[in-house]
Amino acid sequence: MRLTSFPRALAVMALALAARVAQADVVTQFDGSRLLIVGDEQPDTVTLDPTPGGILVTGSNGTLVDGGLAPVLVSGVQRVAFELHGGPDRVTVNAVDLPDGIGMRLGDGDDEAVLNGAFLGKTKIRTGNGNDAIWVFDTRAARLYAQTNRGWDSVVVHDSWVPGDLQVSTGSDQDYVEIVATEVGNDARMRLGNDDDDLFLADIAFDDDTRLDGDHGDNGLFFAGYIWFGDELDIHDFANDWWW
Ligand SMILES: [Ca+2]
Ligand SMILES: [Ca+2]
Ligand SMILES: [Ca+2]
Ligand SMILES: [Ca+2]
Repeated sequence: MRLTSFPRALAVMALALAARVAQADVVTQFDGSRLLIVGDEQPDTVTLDPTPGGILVTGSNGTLVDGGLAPVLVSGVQRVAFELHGGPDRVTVNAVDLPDGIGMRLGDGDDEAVLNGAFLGKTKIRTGNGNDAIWVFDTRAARLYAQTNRGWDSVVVHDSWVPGDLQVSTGSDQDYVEIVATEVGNDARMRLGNDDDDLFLADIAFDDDTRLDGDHGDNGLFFAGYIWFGDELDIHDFANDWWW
């Protein structure tokens, strides 16, 4: 009896493991103000939406939230932290109000983060190796840091207001950074890392110190429309003939 049931048990376990591996899972933990969303090595796809009762956490493209297909509603959230690990993860944050901001660690893989119409405290988005994209639209963030590390990354910020510091660091490989119709109340610092990177600024006001650093490589710096630098301006490692 044991000889036959043991392989069967193994087969059942193998099936269960296969099902787990194929499925992206995120798990939420809430401490009364901070919501932590932890993913796995699979492509986690998560969206935050505002609802009258709080914040709705929805998984899509086969991503389960707390083991289920249904969205999870969390009330009283002040801050959200994402830890999504490897795999091509995608986070969309729509029009939520998070006074203590957002922290995202998307790990390796070709990740994408979209902030759309959000009202946020201090916000930091970090991606790892892989070709990542960070999009920020119509958003207010008390301070905004974006760090994308290796891979061909892009960071695009449109129609946004950052009362504090804006810091963008894109690491090695060829990256693209675009800031349009956006005001930064404090310091703006961009460092595009090794390899040939491009920085495009249009209709911006950077009210305090600005440092634009292309780092190594043949980097391009492009200006269009209204440009205002309120205090010291440092430009490093952009070839002069690429300006304007
Ligand atoms: Ca993942
Ligand atoms: Ca990832
Ligand atoms: Ca990257
Ligand atoms: Ca670079």
